[in-house]
Amino acid sequence: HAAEAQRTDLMTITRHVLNEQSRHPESRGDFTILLSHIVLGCKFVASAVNKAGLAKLIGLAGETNLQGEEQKKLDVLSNEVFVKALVSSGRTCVLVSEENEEAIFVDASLRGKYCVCFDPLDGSSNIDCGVSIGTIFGIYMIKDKDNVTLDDVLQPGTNMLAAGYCMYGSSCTLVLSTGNGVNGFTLDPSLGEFILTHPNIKIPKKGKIYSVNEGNAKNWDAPTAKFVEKCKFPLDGLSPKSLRYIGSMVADVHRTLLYGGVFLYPADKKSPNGKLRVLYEVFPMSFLMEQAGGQAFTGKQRALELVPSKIHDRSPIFLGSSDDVEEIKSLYASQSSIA
Ligand code: P6P
Repeated sequence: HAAEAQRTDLMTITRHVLNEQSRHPESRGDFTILLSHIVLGCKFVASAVNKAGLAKLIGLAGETNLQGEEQKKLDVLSNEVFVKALVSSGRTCVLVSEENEEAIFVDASLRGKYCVCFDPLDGSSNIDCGVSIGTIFGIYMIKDKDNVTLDDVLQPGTNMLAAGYCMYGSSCTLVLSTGNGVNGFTLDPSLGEFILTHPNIKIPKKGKIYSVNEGNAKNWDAPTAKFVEKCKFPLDGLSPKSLRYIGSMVADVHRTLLYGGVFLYPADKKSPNGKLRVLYEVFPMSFLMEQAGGQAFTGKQRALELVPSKIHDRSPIFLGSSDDVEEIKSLYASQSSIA
């Protein structure tokens, strides 16, 4: 009966967030409404991504369709859907999107108290070969509703209230934290609902996998090079770590979260701040890692303590199992003590 009860007691993401909301009696459900609009965006993208392969066959998604119209690229389409969903929620006031050069200030008539930083379709270059891609988002509370400025989104990651990603792969999985642990939900397409499938995710304290683009090895600094060397040729007689690199951040981070290990996108001589963006890649993934018992480090400091100066700032990032990141931190510490 327990299994039967479990199967019929559907813990949807909306019900889960309402439960969380009850921990904040003062809240008026604004966050729940905001989240339901983010979830709507994810459902739209999931459906569009699943058709992308087919769409290419019948000339949609970035090709000219049968009417000879230039179809929008999937990342542009996804961005438009998320922007419209977030603005129409009436709960946002500043939006930062990977796809928009400037921040979006919501009209006063629709203004709410949250700022959302997001990458609507991260890793979209992988669509055509069917590799998993994803949406990444982080949520701040504005500082002063009557004086909304860019500073409302140039806050340290430690001020983020919530963060998550939705991975569009063999299944559609939404991983979310509102500051009280990490939970994973899987889209049941027959219901159109995200159902709780991964309650209270905790990342293993140490992992057997490292995830980095080895093609950049020529440009790495000494601590990164030394760490990767130790993964391949461990000094303590332990077996080497396995290398797993998909090249799509959401997929690499999701595997790291569930299996353990460490994901790195270090600085290198070509890009001294690395490649990944602070507000909608580094902060949300660092938030999730810490909530799951892991760590996130920039090579200089705890990633969430960064204060971005521009909305598309980049930062190097080392995130994952606590013991593995601790090893990287000590390599950087010994470098700076020598320097
Ligand atoms: P590289 C995808 O383009 C992306 O922004 C992330 O999703 C991914 O982790 C990274 O870039 C991959 O970069 O230089 O290894 O191809």
